[in-house]
Amino acid sequence: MTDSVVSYRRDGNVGVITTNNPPVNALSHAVRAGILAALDDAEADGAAEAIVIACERRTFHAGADISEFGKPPQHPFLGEVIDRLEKCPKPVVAALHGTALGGGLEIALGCHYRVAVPSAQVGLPEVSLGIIPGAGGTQRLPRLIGVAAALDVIIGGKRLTAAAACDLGVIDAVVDAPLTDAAIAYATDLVAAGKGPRPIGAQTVSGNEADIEEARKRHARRYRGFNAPFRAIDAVEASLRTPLDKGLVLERELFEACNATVEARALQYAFFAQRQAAKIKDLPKETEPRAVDHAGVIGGGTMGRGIAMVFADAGLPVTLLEISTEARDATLDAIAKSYDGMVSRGRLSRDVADERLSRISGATDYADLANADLVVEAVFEEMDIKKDVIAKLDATLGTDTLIATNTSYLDVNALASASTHPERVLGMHFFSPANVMKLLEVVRADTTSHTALATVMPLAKKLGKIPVVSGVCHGFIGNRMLQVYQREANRLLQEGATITQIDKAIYDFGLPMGPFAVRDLAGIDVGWRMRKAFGIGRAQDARYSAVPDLLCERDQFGQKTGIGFYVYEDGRKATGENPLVAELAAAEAKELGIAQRNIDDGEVVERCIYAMINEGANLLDEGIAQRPSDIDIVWLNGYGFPAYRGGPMFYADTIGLDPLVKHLHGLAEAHGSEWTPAPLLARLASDDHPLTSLNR
Ligand code: T1G
Repeated sequence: MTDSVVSYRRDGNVGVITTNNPPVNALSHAVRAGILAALDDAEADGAAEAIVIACERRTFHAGADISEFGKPPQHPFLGEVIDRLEKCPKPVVAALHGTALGGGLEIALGCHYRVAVPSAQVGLPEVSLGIIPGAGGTQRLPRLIGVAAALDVIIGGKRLTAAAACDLGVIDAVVDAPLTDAAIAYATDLVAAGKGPRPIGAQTVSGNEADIEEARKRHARRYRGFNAPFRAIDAVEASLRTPLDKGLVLERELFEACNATVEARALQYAFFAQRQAAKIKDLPKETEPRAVDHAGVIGGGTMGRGIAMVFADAGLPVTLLEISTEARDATLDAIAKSYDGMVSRGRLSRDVADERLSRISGATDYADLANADLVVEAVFEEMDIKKDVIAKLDATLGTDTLIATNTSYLDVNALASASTHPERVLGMHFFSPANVMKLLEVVRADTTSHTALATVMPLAKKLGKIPVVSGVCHGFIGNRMLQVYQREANRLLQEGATITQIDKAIYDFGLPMGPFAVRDLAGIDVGWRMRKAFGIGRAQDARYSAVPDLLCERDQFGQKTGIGFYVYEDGRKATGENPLVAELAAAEAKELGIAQRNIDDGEVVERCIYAMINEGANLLDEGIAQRPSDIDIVWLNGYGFPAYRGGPMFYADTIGLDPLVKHLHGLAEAHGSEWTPAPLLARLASDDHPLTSLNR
């Protein structure tokens, strides 16, 4: 076979089937057909007494080809290929490297033996795509490692290292590179030992219904609103009581039902959207990134510490600058305590924690940042203070060193102007806690160079972050939309809804917390101080609600003061609403001439979510966000928007832009011109094009 992505050769008495389908050897139609053809050759080759299945390049099959999902399935289905492997009369050995995920692991489970290099990982992440393993994973894995362990792999979507997979029995041996040679040697030894095919399908399942019920209970809260994880449990349950062939039929039925859901479309959309967000439309492909081997952070507050840990966790040495030795030492102590906490919670080994801590050095002199390739300032959110820091950096650093500001709201164009080399200044807006939250808004000033962008985007991925480029506006993408979302929550409170009702309606829609609970958690004073700094209030908003400000004037900041919108007994558990909130809201309603009324939960969700969608469309029209899917990636990864809904802009398409725009006109009549449909939404609706049509 010359033009196939799959080739066959023999090495000694072992037939070797090799796939070469960049970038990740996804199991496309060509690969599936190619494996079958190669299997025919291997079975017909009398000198081949055993067979090895392997892949070129960076990974064994990383799963089905997700880009084929929306298209009519083509024979041979993956299940047919795996069935042929399992029924092969010669022993078949899978040679695993890279990430054998989803259909890739299912191919390996169809083989009779599995070997892997130490760096290999295996997993069944299908539920993260709104589907279930659809080519035998829910039927064969329980037969190999038992129901309980199989459910952990399938529902958690977690990847197993080669060593862990070997301990569990998913693979038979961890071998040294070169992998294909080791797999051939393993196959040769099988033949010499007279070992033949060992089909998993012939094995019985260990486990019982109690394992199934335990999994259902354990995942109920975490996967609230999701469909696929619970269908996967149904499929594994079937493995307990049905023979393989019937179990495979049921699994396929459940897979197809899942794949037809909006949840699956949303999650598969988000998979590609996340990767597309890293691509900047007008960045010339040949732009060379700069090496970042040493980072600097200025400011040892909560954000500065978290950001320093982000670099250290990614293996980069980082120098953290504070204004005094006392502040420097206090910061380093706090970071050490953070790592100690992770060790005591079993999240990190002591060695790893010590290794990461060793990468963080403290400083008090700007000269100590001289060898940094990138410095992130995370000082107090005040324009003049930040400009002074940037000017000092300018005087210290080489002209190539990038300067990033972690500001949440301030004008990055103005901050860049504080540098004599504004081309090297951009925003890196981390979300708190910086060493946990995945989202990173990369804020592009008018003067930010292509090199700066080409450097920070791959760096973000190396830091384990999901970068999304934003233009300069108040609040960038996420917080600008958050403001209108909170505006509507405040207005609904004025109009007679309660904070408990509003928070529960939003929680039931799928966000992890409602708008009032979130502000109590983060601190109501954060927004209060920002609004005071920017002079934001009734002058800009006739329906402005001063309730949050009035609470702050009474030092009622939320969880950290034991009272905010809610009252807290131990600083965390809310025991009820702060009665002052409803009083203040009623007084405002009276002052504004608003007759309070009963409001249904549907209106709560529409007002809060549609406001975000409309503002997101304005961000697109203004060129702040590159594409609608970027906005969705911001909200999925920075604010906990329910992944099974795809993000606010994907959700808008599921409503339909025509009915949505009509609804916005209705809201504008009832609540004022702020609800006027964004021009982009109106245009798309009249052209009958969805927002996803802009995702290029
Ligand atoms: N199908 C198609 N394209 C894929 C792909 C896939 N499965 N996985 C990755 N790509 C593309 C990706 O879009 C990007 O393209 C490039 O490869 C590099 O990816 C039957 C039905 C493998 C760990 O869920 O987790 O099997 O942007 O940037 O960070 O039961 O990709 O370069 O044009 O992510 O090194 C199950 C999904 C499918 C694995 C590599 N498999 N992929 O990460 O590179 S469902 C998965 C990943 C299934 C069966 C069911 C990661 C990776 P471009 P990348 P990376």
